[in-house]
Amino acid sequence: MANPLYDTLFGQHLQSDAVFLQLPGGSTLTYANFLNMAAQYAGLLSQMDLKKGDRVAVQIEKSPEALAVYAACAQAGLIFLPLNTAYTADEITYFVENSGAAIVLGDEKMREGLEPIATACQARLETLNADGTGSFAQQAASFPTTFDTVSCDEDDLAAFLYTSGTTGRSKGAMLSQGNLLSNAKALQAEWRFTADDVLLHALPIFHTHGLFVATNITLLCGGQMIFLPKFDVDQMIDALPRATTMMGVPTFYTRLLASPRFTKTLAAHMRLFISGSAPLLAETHIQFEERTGHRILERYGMTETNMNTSNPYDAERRAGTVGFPLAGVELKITDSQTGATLPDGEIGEIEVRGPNVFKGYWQMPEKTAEELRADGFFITGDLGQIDPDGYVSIVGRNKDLIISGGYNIYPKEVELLLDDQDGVLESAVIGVPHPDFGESVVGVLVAQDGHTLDLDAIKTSIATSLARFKQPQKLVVLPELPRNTMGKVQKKSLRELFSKTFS
Ligand code: MLC
Ligand code: AMP
Repeated sequence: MANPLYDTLFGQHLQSDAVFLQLPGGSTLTYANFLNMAAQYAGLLSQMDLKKGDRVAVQIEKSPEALAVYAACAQAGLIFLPLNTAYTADEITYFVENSGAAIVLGDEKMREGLEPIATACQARLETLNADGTGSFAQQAASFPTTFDTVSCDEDDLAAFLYTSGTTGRSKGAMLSQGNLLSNAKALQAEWRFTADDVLLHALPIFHTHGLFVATNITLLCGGQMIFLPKFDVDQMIDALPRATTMMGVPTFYTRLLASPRFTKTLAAHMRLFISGSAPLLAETHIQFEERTGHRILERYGMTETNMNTSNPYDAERRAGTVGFPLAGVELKITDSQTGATLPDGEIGEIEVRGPNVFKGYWQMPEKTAEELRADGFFITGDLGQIDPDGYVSIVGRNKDLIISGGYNIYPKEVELLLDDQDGVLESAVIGVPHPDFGESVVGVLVAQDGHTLDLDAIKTSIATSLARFKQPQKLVVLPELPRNTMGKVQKKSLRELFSKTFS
């Protein structure tokens, strides 16, 4: 039976003894062994009565097992819903409830926090740990290493990735098999990935970059990944001699450049370095070339669309730009007010259309209609410009968003929590330059009349509801927020006022 995603990414390797993952400590996992594990997981999920289209929420540490759950979902026609391991119980509750997940797979050490969530949401809870133990792995061990792949077509949904919104409520972006496959194929061709490639993988696997961009391309071409649990500069440098390619957020590159161990000799054999998820400073691009002789290839994408543009593999990789639309992707710059297409050179909203563009937000038709036009163009919320040679640059954002170390933080979500704290009249959350994370979060508070704010108590209080990376690194108090004549908070002036906070 046909299942385009499973057959193309996974099924083609069923009998392959080639290495898929190089793991810390020197062990390896072959494609065949990985897929046997995935088939056991698929068997168990089906036996648990999960049916095509059901959601599988997963909050587990980066591990081969976590990837095998992704493969199992594809094979069983289930929807994979990966969650950041930094999310708090409050955040997870929302995702499980909103998605109607049938099962939550979590690390054993999170069981206590996940149990009440699963009970309240009538979802089953099983554990799967990064060392391959846990109730799920234990039960799966007795299942056959083959599974009858569930028939699907390209329009069937393969994954939900939650992305926050300007209203503070996260939205489940529905990605189909066709969305993922078309993008993996376009990227593999553009970046010339082959079975000879060994990708140095230190990204998390609960977001587009580490999961779909890095992993799907490797699976498609039958290459290998050096699968590190997280970014650690010395481990990266130790592994680099075994790699041919690397993908990372800009913080990876600035941290590598800060290490004297990262030398031209060390990087000489590498075929390709790719950056994305946040703006790569032209300065970093230049320093990297000076140090290594390699020009980083920068590309641009997002949760809802996978990748949209890329600098060219063979032609000039232009610093400060994100290159050209990928094969099959249309991109235009439009007037934010009227939606009219603007001539090249003018700054406007970036809109994209193509097989990569998602199917909408789960059970949020109004939100979907606001961002996804009837003609298929998706309004990205990024502001861009196309130069005379066709290179696209991102020059700003038309959405209130902070990107810190490649993670997105929507100020509204943080402001809603801050506004609820004792003695707080109102708040504004802004992103300011940060030498390591690119941008970092500052929370500006105004106290209610007669109140003195206890900033430590506020920090402690919000920590139970917000993942660590979303929490303001600095809280400051102002007598009032700057506003324009319409009463709108002037975040630009606040960003200027606090621009040197972390420098
Ligand atoms: C960790 N912390 C962060 C943070 N990462 N704070 C803000 N922003 C981040 N990105 C917190 C930790 O909890 C810790 O808090 C403190 O900061 C210092 O931690 P660290 O040890 O220095 O951080 P580290 O673990 O090294 O992580 C930094 C990082 C990581 C940059 C390596 O954040 C990372 O892997 N980012 C990649 C994100 C990513 O994959 N984005 C792709 C999204 S997809 P404390 O209090 O405990 O000290 C997408 C689409 C596309 O955007 O185009 O790709
Ligand atoms: P996410 O919602 O996590 O998928 O983040 C997507 C957002 O990251 C995009 O809308 C952009 O604002 C930003 N982004 C991704 N790649 C780049 C890049 N190369 N340069 C600048 N911004 C980027």
